[in-house]
Amino acid sequence: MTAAVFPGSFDPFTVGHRYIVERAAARFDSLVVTVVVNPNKQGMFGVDERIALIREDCAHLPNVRVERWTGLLVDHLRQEGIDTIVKGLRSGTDFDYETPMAQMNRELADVESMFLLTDPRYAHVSSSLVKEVAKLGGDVTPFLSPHIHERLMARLAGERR
Ligand code: COD
Repeated sequence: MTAAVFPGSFDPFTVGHRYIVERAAARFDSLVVTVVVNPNKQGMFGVDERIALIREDCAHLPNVRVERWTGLLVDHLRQEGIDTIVKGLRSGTDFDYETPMAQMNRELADVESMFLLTDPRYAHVSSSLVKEVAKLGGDVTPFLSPHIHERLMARLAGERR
């Protein structure tokens, strides 16, 4: 049985993230999408909310489950009994950012990282850019599932009140 973990902040989960989940779910028997909690960083969405939004977005994928983790990622993999991390790559910048983490994770726990290239349609999509564009009034409907877009709009409307 093959299994992998796709970790991230997912604040919020975008169509680029979902594309990687769908690709990985087609290649592994089971995929854990893990929302990694950074205790020093307050996200726009709470962790429970991010998990609920991802679960709804991935409901069509029966071999995908969504979890949370605080701490060293390889400890999560050990706990799950999984030795493979999946990451998405948009550009050489992503590759440069991911390379030392992949090497560190392999040295720490013999965990292998596998990289899936994004589709060119999603190469410019990031959670941070989507939030910035939305805050400034731009249309971000192409980058989020409708239920996530709705939640983002509601959050921004609440912030403006
Ligand atoms: N298309 C394809 N892939 C995408 C897209 C897109 N449009 N957008 C993002 N991705 C990929 C990213 O490249 C990444 O692989 C993944 O989706 C998640 O992206 P983000 O931005 O939500 O999450 P990150 O990159 O902030 O997450 C970083 C981690 C939390 C995974 C990392 O910091 C970590 O492992 N932390 C745990 C602590 C730890 O173990 N640290 C030591 C590491 S060696």
